[in-house]
Amino acid sequence: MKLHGYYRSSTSYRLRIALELKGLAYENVPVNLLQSEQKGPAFTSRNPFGSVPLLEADGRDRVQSMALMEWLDEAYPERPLLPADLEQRYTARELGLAIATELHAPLNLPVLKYLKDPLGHDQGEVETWYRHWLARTLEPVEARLAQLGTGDFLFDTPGFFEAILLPQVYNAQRFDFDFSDKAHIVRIERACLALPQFQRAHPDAQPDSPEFNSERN
Ligand SMILES: N[C@@H](CCC(=O)N[C@@H](CS)C(=O)NCC(=O)O)C(=O)O
Repeated sequence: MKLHGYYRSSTSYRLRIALELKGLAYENVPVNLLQSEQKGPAFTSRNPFGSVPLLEADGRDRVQSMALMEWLDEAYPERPLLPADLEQRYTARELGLAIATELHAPLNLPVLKYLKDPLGHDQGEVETWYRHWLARTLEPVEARLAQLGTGDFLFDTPGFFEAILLPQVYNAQRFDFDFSDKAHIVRIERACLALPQFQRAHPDAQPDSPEFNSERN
């Protein structure tokens, strides 16, 4: 398998966590979003959405991270990302899809760029937008985790939900989001980052990351 992605892209990070948790070997193929490689014809001929990640597997190119996570679980049922129990599976999707659709979508790079040009908002206004949409979803996610009485993970082992949560927490930290009243999210993040699968998937551990290169200089 080849995963075409970008070290700091949250959807690429999401897929890396999913592949690591499932124990599937993959080769990392960097796509430089800052140089708009995802919009070039070599890439869009393979992915008309012009976004990462793209997973090359079993002779096909597949895109869209949420569909990919479900496909991985169906094509490779070993070490499932989604729980076996119907209600737990429902809850993992409820929280995971809330983050993917109501938090990630309005904060995606093309949306932030559009706010600046052509809409004319400055960096401060873009950051206000960013924190608004983060709070709007992370608050109910935190409240739901409290209702469920979660421990280190949503359920016994990390999977679908944690693969979606961790990249958004990483992004939020880059925007100095205040997590002081998000004890459940913080606990889950810490427990995940203690695991080698999450450490290998982390943006800083990717060959196209400046941190990866500076650590080796
Ligand atoms: N719905 C898509 C979103 C993918 C996406 O937005 N990827 C971002 C990086 S996180 C990207 O490629 N942005 C560059 C662009 O759209 O030009 C998915 O879940 O895979």
